[in-house]
Amino acid sequence: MNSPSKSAKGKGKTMSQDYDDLRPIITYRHILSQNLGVRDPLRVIALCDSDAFYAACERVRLALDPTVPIVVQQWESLIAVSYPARKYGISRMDKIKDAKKKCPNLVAVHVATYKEGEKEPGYWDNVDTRTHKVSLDLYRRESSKIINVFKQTLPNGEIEKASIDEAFIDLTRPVREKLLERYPHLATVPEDAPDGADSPLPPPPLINWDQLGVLIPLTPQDEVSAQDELSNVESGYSTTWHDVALSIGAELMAQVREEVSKQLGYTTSAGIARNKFLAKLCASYKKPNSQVIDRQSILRNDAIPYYLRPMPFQKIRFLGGKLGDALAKEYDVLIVGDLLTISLDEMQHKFGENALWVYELLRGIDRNEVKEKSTLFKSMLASKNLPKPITDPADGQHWIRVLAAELALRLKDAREEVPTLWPKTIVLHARKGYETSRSKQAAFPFTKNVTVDVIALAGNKLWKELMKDVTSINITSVQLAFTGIEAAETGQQMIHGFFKTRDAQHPPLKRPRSNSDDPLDKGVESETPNPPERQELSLTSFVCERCHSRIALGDVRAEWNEEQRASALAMLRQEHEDFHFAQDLAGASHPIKPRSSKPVSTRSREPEPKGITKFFSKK
Ligand code: TTP
Ligand code: CA
Ligand code: CA
Repeated sequence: MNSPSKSAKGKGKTMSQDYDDLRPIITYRHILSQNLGVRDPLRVIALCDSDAFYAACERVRLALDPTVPIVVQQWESLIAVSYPARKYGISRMDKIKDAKKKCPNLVAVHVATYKEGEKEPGYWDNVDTRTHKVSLDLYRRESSKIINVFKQTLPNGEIEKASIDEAFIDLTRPVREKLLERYPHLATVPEDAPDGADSPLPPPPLINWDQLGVLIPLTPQDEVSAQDELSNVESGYSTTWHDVALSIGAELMAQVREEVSKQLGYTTSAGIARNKFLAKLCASYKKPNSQVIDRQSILRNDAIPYYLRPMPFQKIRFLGGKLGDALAKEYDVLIVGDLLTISLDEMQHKFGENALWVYELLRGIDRNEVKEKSTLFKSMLASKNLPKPITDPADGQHWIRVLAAELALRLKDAREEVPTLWPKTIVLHARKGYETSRSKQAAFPFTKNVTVDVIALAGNKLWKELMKDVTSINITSVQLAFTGIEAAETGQQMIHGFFKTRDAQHPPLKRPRSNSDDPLDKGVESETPNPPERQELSLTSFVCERCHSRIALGDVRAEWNEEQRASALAMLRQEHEDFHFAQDLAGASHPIKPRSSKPVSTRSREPEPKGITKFFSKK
């Protein structure tokens, strides 16, 4: 299979065959349809990424001038470097000491931290990883604000948050509206159209790309000749209606980005193309090492081949890692163009059926939808790696309080968007080195006011249970998490309504006592809210309703009692659900291998992944 003759087989193919969908015929039916989804030939997707994000958040918080060189440090390392600071040759690789040498006027902000006794994270003197814990809350909050500006400015664009400083925006709908508004003759099929609604649209107008962004060149020659990148009308190039759609998308994105900058003070970089993969790729066109920020790049379909072919494919997000290594090794190649010579059959033979997805990606095809993630708050985890291990159980309380403060704040923030969010379960993990961790969980009490005290109390209870019968400890990492976070119904009846639904669904569940003073009495482990866990007291595996696989505990320790085994199984179930959740987020066509090797007290024994899946052991 590895023979060069086989790999070279496709070499006779012309480029137009490799990229044969760049100029689809667009008909009246296309432009008049509302729901073509990913098959829409006028699809326009943008990816918007904030420039030097954490550094920008701190600059805005401190009301500093955008020209001030500023970095954000975490302990001695840099995690974000503003563009003015990059001018001094400072990069994320530098230690703070060296950065200051390179730029004596550097403003260095240590990321906010939680410390015991403080309900809110703050900017303290003498932060120390032995006593403090990093807080990213400011950045999460600013991130939500940016997303909200997107939503306000583009009420009918679909928005999917992709990371703390990135979002995909599906501009197809707003673009279509503008297109029909601007070219009303497209809205009616002419009487003499030969094929009725299936007739092609009339020729598109010429586009003036000035002010719309950086046009990614169609050919390497253009790149050389168009030094200022904005040559509008290339000789011999005929505009398509998709180009017109992209140009309208670019207008909309320019407005959105201007709003973000005006309202919040952040500059962003965006990519605009026909799908998510290409939008993300071209958002960083010429970015990392240059000073080009606050701009958007536009990738026309006709520019796709020249853009993708010379690209080292391992730089592409999904093709880095093990899969990229395997491809490089298998075919002894470096760039996308080299891989185009490999037939689909050959790839599927080597990497399984799913290789279709890679095959298409190399050809600039990506069928993933832009989808708002409504389940964003499904779980929340606060964790701390301890530079100084806990050796005395009594010392755990300090960290539990710190972690509780973070969870309290994050839940409070989340409730600003969805006021009725309630975590059903609280989980505590403690890990020793890279060994398996121990964990305990309990139903979380229903309290409207989830304060640090309430969480710390619940956490401490779990800690005590975890430390029961333990003679010597050496904990190097603690994590406190809320899982099963759900929104209850709004309004006054919410509490009753919520419990009623649960009772109806799960008759054996005991209703939490509502007259107790101690909120924690309402939900200790004996009232685990998930009936299957209770039935599984003596089990060591379960069958997932979604993928129908049997998932088993990897190591069942002899010293575990029934309850511990049930708790381990519940964790495993949660982990497996999280895996499905992550997979849903990544889109069905990018399989992620279940996170089986995460160091929790259990190891899932997943069915051996097949084909391409095995190259995704890490996200
Ligand atoms: P990035 O978008 O990768 O980088 P950036 O926004 O700082 O710079 P650029 O203008 O090149 O996009 O990451 C967003 C934030 O995520 C970044 O400001 C800090 C944080 N981050 C880390 O904490 N560690 C990391 O290794 C990376 C890559 C990012
Ligand atoms: Ca960024
Ligand atoms: Ca980013």
